[in-house]
Amino acid sequence: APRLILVLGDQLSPGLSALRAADRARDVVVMAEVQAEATYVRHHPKKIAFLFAAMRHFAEELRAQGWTVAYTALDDPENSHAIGTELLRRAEAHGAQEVIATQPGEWRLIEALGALPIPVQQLPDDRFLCPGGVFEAWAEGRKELRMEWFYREMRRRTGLLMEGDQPAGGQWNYDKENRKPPPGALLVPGRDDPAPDAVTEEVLTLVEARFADHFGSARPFGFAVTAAGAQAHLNRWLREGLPLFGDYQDAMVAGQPHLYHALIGLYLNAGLLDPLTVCRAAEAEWRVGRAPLNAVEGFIRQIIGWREYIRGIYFLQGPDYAQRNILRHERDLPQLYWGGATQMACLKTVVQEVEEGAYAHHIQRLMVLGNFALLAGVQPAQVQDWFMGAFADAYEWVMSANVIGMSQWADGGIVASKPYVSAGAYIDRMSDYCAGCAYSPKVKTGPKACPFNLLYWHFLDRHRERFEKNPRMGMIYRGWDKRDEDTRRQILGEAADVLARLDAGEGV
Ligand code: FAD
Ligand code: DLZ
Ligand code: SF4
Repeated sequence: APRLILVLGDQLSPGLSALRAADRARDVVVMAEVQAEATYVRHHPKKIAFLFAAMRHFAEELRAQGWTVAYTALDDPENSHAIGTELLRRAEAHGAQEVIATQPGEWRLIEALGALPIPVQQLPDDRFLCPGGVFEAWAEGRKELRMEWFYREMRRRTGLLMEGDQPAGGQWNYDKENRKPPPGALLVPGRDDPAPDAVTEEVLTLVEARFADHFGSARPFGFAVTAAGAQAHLNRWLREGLPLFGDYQDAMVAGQPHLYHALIGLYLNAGLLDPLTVCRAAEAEWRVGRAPLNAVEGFIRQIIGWREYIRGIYFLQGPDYAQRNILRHERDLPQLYWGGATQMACLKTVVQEVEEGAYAHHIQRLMVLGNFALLAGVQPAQVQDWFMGAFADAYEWVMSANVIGMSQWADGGIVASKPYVSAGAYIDRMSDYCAGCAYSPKVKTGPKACPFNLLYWHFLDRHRERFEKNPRMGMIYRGWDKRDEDTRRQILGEAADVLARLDAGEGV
């Protein structure tokens, strides 16, 4: 009897472990576009369209290679709209008695597959560079799970940017060279805007009709939907973007959401690009002298360091990780995250760019979107849900440690030794947003005071007991305590007003 080979929407890799374990002459590949996956969070329509279009193209490639593919389109009348029930339906139709899968990237689906009345073998997802057991062994017995130490292990493991057992250039990390503010005139690399083919057009129309009530829209589209398309996008970026990736990694410019970032998260996470191949290509740019070491090291660190570490933490911490809320933040997510009125130019710009492109780069996510939610005391699970529904590269395995851990400090400091909070001065230094804002980052109180300034002190004041003794934060508290009492009271009072306006659903 044939076996069913499950290929999920983010497993579109020809070398997937489930496909390697299969026999193409005998087994049946199952792929399904289902409501359960498309709506368990309200994903951005661009993300849904990207995945469905990429799934359809991938199925065609498999068929061309001789595989039998049982593909369920979203609007198939027979569609039962969940991965598990589709497997059962196909098992019955093909007389299959077992399923081979590659382990999904989410506890929810791992558990759902495990609970099916048909045996499902879940093979490790070895598209990642750090196998589960290796991360656990690394974490075992360590007081602190710092990314930097993990990253060095990964450099040794992969041999990337290594000269013998030494890091290329003599340093492991060139981050201090990577914090330049945006330059005055910027020549940002162009991007291909691949015209959707007929298959993608059909998906775009379907997604527009079915998910009109989600945040954002499917068109204009602009993403590649095949491995070859993603590779072409990467090749162009390696030449035009990578050389300045390091310098301006943290810079933010209105109207230029990508700057020198690679915009490959969605391709890596869906399986259209392979992380090690991408890193080797970047390394080669350095070796031939087309890109500087600070850029290439910074980029490789994001992929073999951060990306693998973030996933390791998610699986190490277990299914409850996304529910953590150490700081007991319970505020509802302000309307401005859904495009509601706000006078804050930074948030308004970034939210609008996310709505349009399903994308923001790391510092926009961390220091604008995440920072404000943390300062305002928003419930971390709501923040996570919003991020899941806003980005084309969003998956729980990568979202959780970034949102719950890094951005909201809701895990009590596993990922970040201190919370990523800042007042308006940071955003002013790293962006051009403040020039067009109703508020001023330099004003500390009164109607023009930047809400980041007010809420920053409110956050520190309400969590004094927890953070005062943090060696990296004590200085900040001492500076605050030196201010006269009236100023402190005024700042906290105005911050409370901002929070009350958010709670009342009013624009800030
Ligand atoms: P580049 O800046 O060009 O970096 C290259 C690649 O490095 C990325 O594509 C990504 O694969 C990897 N990378 C970099 N930083 C991280 C990181 N912290 N964690 C994991 N991978 C990283 N990344 C996602 O892939 N999906 C998410 O859902 C996601 N949510 C995030 C939420 C928050 C609050 C924060 C602070 C970060 C989040 N990130 C997420 C990480 C990072 O912001 C994105 O990977 C990156 O912005 C994607 O854009 P890019 O492809 O242009 O990346
Ligand atoms: C994200 C997503 C969406 C929107 N739709 C589907 C789908 O219809 N079929 C499918 O197989 N996968 C989809 N996915 C990806 C899964 O949600 C993903 O595999 C899990 O979240 C684990 O990462
Ligand atoms: Fe954002 Fe404050 Fe700058 Fe306005 S002044 S753009 S609110 S940081």
